[in-house]
Amino acid sequence: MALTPALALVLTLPLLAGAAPGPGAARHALDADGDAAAWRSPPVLPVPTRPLPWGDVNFLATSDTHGWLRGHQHNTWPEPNYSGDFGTFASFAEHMRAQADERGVDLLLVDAGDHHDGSGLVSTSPASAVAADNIFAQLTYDVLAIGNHELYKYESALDVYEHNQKGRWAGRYLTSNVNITVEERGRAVSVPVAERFAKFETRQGRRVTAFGVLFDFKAHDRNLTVQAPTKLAREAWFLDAIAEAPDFFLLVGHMPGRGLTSEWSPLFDAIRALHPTVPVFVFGGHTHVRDCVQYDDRSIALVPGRYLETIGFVSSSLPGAEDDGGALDMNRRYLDANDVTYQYHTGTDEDTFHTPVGRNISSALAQLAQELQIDIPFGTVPHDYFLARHPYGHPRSVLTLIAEKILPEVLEDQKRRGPRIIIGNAGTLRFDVFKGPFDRNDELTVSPFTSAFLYTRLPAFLATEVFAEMNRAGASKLLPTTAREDVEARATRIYNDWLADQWDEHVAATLLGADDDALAFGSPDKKPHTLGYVTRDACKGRGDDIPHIPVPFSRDQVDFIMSPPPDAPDDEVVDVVVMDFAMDDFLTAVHTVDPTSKLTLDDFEPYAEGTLVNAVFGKYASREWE
Ligand SMILES: *[C@@H]1O[C@H](CO)[C@@H](O)[C@H](O)[C@H]1NC(C)=O
Ligand SMILES: *[C@@H]1O[C@H](CO)[C@@H](O)[C@H](O)[C@H]1NC(C)=O
Ligand SMILES: *[C@@H]1O[C@H](CO)[C@@H](O)[C@H](O)[C@H]1NC(C)=O
Ligand SMILES: CC(=O)N[C@H]1CO[C@H](CO)[C@@H](O)[C@@H]1O
Ligand SMILES: [Zn+2]
Ligand SMILES: [Zn+2]
Repeated sequence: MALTPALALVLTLPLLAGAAPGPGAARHALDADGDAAAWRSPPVLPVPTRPLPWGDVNFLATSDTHGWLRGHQHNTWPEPNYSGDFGTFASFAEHMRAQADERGVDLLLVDAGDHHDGSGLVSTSPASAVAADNIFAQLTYDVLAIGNHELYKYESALDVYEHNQKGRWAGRYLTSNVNITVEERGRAVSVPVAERFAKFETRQGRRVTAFGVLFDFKAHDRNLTVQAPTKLAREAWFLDAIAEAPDFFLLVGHMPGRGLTSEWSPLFDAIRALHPTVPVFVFGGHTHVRDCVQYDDRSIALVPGRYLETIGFVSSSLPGAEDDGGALDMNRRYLDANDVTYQYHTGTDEDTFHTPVGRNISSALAQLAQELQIDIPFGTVPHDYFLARHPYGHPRSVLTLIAEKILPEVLEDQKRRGPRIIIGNAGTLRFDVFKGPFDRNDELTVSPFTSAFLYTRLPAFLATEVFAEMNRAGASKLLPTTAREDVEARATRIYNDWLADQWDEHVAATLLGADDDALAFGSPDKKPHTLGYVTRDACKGRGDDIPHIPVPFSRDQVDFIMSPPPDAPDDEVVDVVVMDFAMDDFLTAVHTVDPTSKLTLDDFEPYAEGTLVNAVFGKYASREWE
């Protein structure tokens, strides 16, 4: 199944391998390892060239940080672009607030949830996630909303509830449609996790009405309830809260700004029915993409990406005393989260940039990482492995790596030493594995999941056919949305399609001989030279603060992976080891391939008990990448 490296490179990366002429080819020359040298050139970060378009009201937006508070720490592009940690973001936010004061305009900070599940800081243990939240809370936000990743465990939501009770966010953590069941005076009562809405005045005296909303999420833990936004929009308390006209509405919520899965319209429509011209600012999340759309010429909805890679900036004029009801000047920018960006936009340098709060946050993060021991390298990765830049089967694909090398090597069951086939979900892998030191943080980043392994006995040929059928059927597409994996798979598909489209457009333009860089960026001297996001959203002008070359993406991916078949006759009965996350799909496929099969979950026994998918990379690294 594996292609030879040379052949696969030619097949998948014709431009990078120098097969096509044009400006891109030289930049992407391959080094001796077969890695593209440009992806790991010394991390000299590009400097922005366009000052921010400040308005009467301005916003900085984060979402889906998933614990990446220490920023991105590897040298393979595009990682260095996102190397700012949450402490440097805090310094940036403080300088921006000071600038806003000097200009006599407003600057508000908003966050749309999903703090949990991701990096080592939040995925080591529930206690580590709480510790990371405590550091996050050192930066004062104006409005925050809850994400679905705060609702998979009752305890995470309870933590938000309890901190809100103690006044952590001063009434600005908003959960308009999310309730928690708690004991009050010996009785179980359902109450909002935090506040349902907030009405406040900005520093410039503008009146704001704000809500915090989550999409109609069903896969949450027990004793939590999420009300569909369509129902929220008809609640008496909601209609009451929007009755009076503020200077602007602020809707922060964990859902995309547009597309099939966006659920903003019932809320937006309810507001517009009463207030046709009051500005509405919407900040979304969950899909991990950069996106922007204007519902009308007095509203704007922005989604600021993921993993502390992007800081979203939105600005707008506001109606004056004599309002003609005309269009407002609304703008957005996607900032790469790093110190070069932060210093450029605040007119600071290394000596004047870092603030006491920022430094304090950075050192608290470093200390927490040290306490959690997530920084101790297991070994050194010899070269980059990518989740989606190469097709499955390519030797530099993370999926190929785990299927063909890691699982066969580290999945050991002392009592079962015969031939076996191992089958698992590709969806348990979430990130690239970069050349260089590999530690527990990297391990949890590539797979934070606690899926175990089970085995049964089947003829080898049947297992191979079942595997093929699983990929034909695709991962759990038909399961109801109460399944956690399905919620995640949908969001991942949206993100992957976004990346794939960026790459396809780049390839198509280069094959046509067009200098797409110049096309996209107006002038050849603004040509991008680093990998990153190339955003095409539905708002006017160019959104990306730094022009980038898109990250290569291969659409040739799979939902399930399998170890190389054993050296045994086809009809020999072998151990078939299945990740428990893949079990439903495996059983469905068995019955499709062999309708007479009576196989059920009861026919499976634990395999390599105690080994979870979130610990196989470290084991392999200690042995093979020492
Ligand atoms: C969850 O709800 C059930 C009843 O629905 C109740 O018995 C239980 O005590 C609740 N647990 C918590 C932690 O509130
Ligand atoms: C949420 O809590 C409020 C206040 O206790 C209650 O009135 C409302 O019915 C609850 N909503 C849901 C969907 O349980
Ligand atoms: C510094 O951090 C500590 C704990 O991490 C916190 O208690 C303290 O308030 C912080 N000080 C400042 C100036 O932010
Ligand atoms: C300015 C900045 O953030 N530079 C960083 C770029 O990335 C490298 C490696 O990731 C860091 O070492 C630099 O500090
Ligand atoms: Zn997320
Ligand atoms: Zn989410």
